[in-house]
Formats: sequence, C-alpha cells, structure tokens
Amino acid sequence: EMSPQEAAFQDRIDAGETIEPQDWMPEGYRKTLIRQIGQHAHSEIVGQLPEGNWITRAPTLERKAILLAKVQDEAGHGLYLYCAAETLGISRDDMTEQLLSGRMKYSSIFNYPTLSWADIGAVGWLVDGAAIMNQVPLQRTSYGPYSRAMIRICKEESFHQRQGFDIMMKMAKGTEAQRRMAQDALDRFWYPSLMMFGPSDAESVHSAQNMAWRIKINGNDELRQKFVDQTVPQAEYLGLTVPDEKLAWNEEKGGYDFSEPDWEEFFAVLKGQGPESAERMKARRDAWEEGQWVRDAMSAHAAKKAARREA
Ligand code: FAQ
Repeated sequence: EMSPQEAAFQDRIDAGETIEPQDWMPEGYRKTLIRQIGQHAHSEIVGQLPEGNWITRAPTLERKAILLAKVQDEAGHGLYLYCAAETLGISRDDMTEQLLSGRMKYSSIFNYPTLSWADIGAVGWLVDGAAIMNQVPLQRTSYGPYSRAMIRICKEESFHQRQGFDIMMKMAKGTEAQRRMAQDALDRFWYPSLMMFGPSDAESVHSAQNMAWRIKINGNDELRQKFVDQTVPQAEYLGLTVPDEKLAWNEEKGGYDFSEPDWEEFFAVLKGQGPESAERMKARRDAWEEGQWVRDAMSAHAAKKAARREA
C-alpha cells in the first residue's frame, strides 16, 4: 500500500516531472539511486584502468593524445556522478569505503584485461557503445542531477565510441597481423559487452520498481537487443566476425537472434572473481591510501582557515 505522500510522489513521476534534491522522496528511491549512481561513478573511475594501461604504449603521438583525453573524460564523468550521488545524502568518502569493502560494485566489464592495442579500439567501439545505449535513455531519468549529468556524459561518450571505431577500422583494414588482433579483441570483448546491460529481465531484481520510478527507462534485454542490432552491421563493415554461431537475422522480430552470454561467468565476476578483479581493487585501494595525506592536509588547512575566520 502506498502512503498518500508516496502516491503524490508517484503522480509526479508519472507526469514526467523531475525530482530535485530538496524534494521529498521515498527512502527506497533514494537508496536505489545512491546504489545506481554510486556504481556508475565507480565504473567511470575503475574504467580508466584498462585504457590507462595503454597510454604509454599508444602507437602514435596523435593516438596517445586522443586516449589521454578520453581517459581524462572518464575521470570527469566519475566526478559529476559522485556529486550527483552526494545530493542524495551520502559522501564520496562513504561511497569509496563501500567500494573498497566490496559493498558497492562497479561494472563487470572493467574486470577484463586489455591485452593489445586493438583492445583499446574494442573498448571504445563496444564498451562505450554499450554505455551510450544504456545512458541515452537515462538523460530522461526522473532524478534531476543524474539526468543532467547524463546529458554531458553522453556527448563525450559519442566521441569515445567514434575514436574506438576509428582504431578498429585502422586495425581491421591494416596488415594481416593487425586484422587478427582486431578479430581477437572482438572475440574477447563481445560477450563481456553484452553483460554490461545486466542479467536477463527475469533475473533483474531491480528493474520493475526502477522502471516504475523512471530511474531506469528500458529493460536490460531490450537494450541488449538494440546493442546487438546496432553493432552487428558495424562488425560486418569492419570485415570482422561476431563470435556467435547462432547469430542470425530474424525477419519476424526485426532484429538478430543471438546467444546469451555465460551468466555463471557474469555472477562470478560480480563476486569479485573476474580475471582482473584483484588488480582493479588493489589499484583503487592503493590510490585511496596513498591519497590519505592529501585529504588530511586539505582538511587541516580548511579547519585552520575556518578558525582564523572566527577569530
Ligand atoms: N556489472 O536488477 P539489476 C561506463 C548488478 S559504462 C556489475 O538488473 P539494475 C563508461 C546490479 O547492480 C558502465 N553489476 O540491476 C565507460 C544488481 O546488484 P545489486 C557503468 C551489475 O540496477 C566506458 C544486480 O546485478 N554504467 O562506465 C551489472 O536495475 C569506457 C541485479 O541487476 C552504469 O552503471 C554489471 N554489468 O540494472 C567508462 C549505468 N549489471 O546492486 C570507462 C547505470 C547488473 O543489487 C571506459 N546503471 N549488475 O547488488 C544501470 O543502468 C543499471 O544499474 C544496470 C543494472 C543496467 C547496470
């Protein structure tokens, strides 16, 4: 049963209104937004690591400058998103502590390694491609600070996706060795990219309530299907093969039939058993611990300034 206050809130959502930080909201709405925005923020920050791995080895100065800009953009996305989550009454320190203690997650995709330069192409093309597919609808999400952050983030993600596809074109149309690297990158990133949309709708515990609250606009399977339909012709254009023998155009549904990713692998990755999970968490923990003196110094400085102002 909804209380009158909850019913009034739902009416605002149904009327397409935006909820702002000072507005009343159900505790469940606040909690799930903190979870989703916080996890999204952590993903942007952890997501710098697989690509950061290749900044020093980019093949040309131009590619290096582009990659550097992209990775910096991801840091910026993390910061807007932490700020958006903070408007819900949680601090960035708390979110970080929760990430480090395993109570908060980040996207499964960033638990996979980037083994060659072609992987940087595949990450931009497929991972940013999947991110955009999920985030364009989130520009219309019901929580104002999140939806506004998404508008800027989506503009930057489009550039990221283009740069990834550009790397793939160069590799796929390059020497035979380069073409093989591009195919290998697609082979390894295809199913992990499909996992980014979350479990099937039947397994998705949050979808129904989140869609009622317009925190989420589309179901996981719907976006996964759209991603496959968009990406397969791009793979064909590149002359690469999607690693799925069951992939076939289905005229009746107007989309591709395709194989599901290995969901056991997905849930293992979520439990921290991905190939790079330990490495990623170690990088975050080291950064947090090594930055402690900076946070201490800034707090001490702020306290000193406040005391001087009072005197
Ligand atoms: N990874 O009930 P649902 C980027 C969890 S893009 C890890 O369906 P929901 C850009 C889920 O949290 C990546 N966990 O959940 C970039 C829940 O667990 P919980 C970030 C996942 O929330 C590119 C459980 O499974 N984008 O960073 C995943 O309704 C390149 C049950 O799932 C976003 O976060 C997963 N893939 O739907 C950066 C977008 N999928 O919390 C650098 C915003 C599900 O109960 C380089 N988020 N889980 O313990 C969303 O749209 C949603 O949260 C979904 C999941 C669609 C991810």
